[in-house]
Amino acid sequence: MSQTGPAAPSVAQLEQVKDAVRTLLHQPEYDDGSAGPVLVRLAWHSAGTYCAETKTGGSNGAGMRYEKEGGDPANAGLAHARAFLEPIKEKFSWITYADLWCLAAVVAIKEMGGPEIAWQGGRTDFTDDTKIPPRGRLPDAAQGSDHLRHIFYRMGFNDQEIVALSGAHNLGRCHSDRSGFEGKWVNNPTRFSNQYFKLLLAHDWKKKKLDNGLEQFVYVDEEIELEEGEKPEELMMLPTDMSLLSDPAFRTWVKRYAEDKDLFFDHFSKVFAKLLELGICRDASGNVTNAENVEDGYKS
Ligand code: CCH
Repeated sequence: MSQTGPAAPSVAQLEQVKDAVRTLLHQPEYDDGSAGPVLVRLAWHSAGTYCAETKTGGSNGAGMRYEKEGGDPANAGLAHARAFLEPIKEKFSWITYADLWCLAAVVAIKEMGGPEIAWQGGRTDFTDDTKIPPRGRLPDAAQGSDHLRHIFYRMGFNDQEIVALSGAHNLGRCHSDRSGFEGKWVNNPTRFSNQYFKLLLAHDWKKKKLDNGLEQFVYVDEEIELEEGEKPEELMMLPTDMSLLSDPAFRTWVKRYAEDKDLFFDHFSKVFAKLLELGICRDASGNVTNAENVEDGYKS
């Protein structure tokens, strides 16, 4: 097959981009001091539109640059992540947005103490919004385990993979002006760990109705000693997070990951790599061969 795209970047070129991502992670004025969590969410939402049956959606295209996908309420707040990466794209214009978004998440997870994740480049950027799939393919946090299966089976994931992927909620927080939910899942939301699974099992999570009508689950550590004027820290879980506890098949994996951090890291690494490849077809040498995009792809 003839390939007319630019040559694949060298290892040194990729290292430069990774270094630039590492440097930008430190954002003292933003959230909990790191751009990492929102970058992970950007990569996940860029890929999580995939439908295995119709072979549409997925991490190719960087469709969120267009209103049709970027303006989806499910993607609220991800403009911050895209803005963080913009100077890197300007400096290293050879990398596509679609590749940069995925690579940034891989770098961020590693930098936050998480596992090494296999990553391959070659994604292309759409030049218009015609291949962007319809809205409504990303999960709705107000729902339960049937919904999670519906969404993630569509992408080709199984129960174990759903739970492993959910472990990304070790990172970051919910924002009332983005999803409407509020708070963080773990005490240190910029450190990748299996704490999320431990906390799910350890506490008696209580339903709390927010002023906007949404319901989430919270736990307040009453035992903790506070300084005068200090408020006890409240941790949260989404209804979908809680469904990992109530569904027996999911719960088995929650327990295993809570007990065995290495197992979680190993499974997370594999499933996140799989997520980033959704919608990407490669030949035996790793070149992207998605028919409609091949002329724009890298050749090796
Ligand atoms: Fe998530 N996630 N996520 N999530 N998510 C939110 C934030 C993050 C759901 C809902 C929400 C995954 C799966 C699910 C991250 C990674 C992943 C928020 C708050 C909601 C709501 C958004 C806000 O207000 O800013 C639901 C439902 C599911 C169903 O499974 C998966 C899979 C991943 C990655 C592998 C990360 C990271 C965040 C934190 C973002 C931030 O800005 O701090």
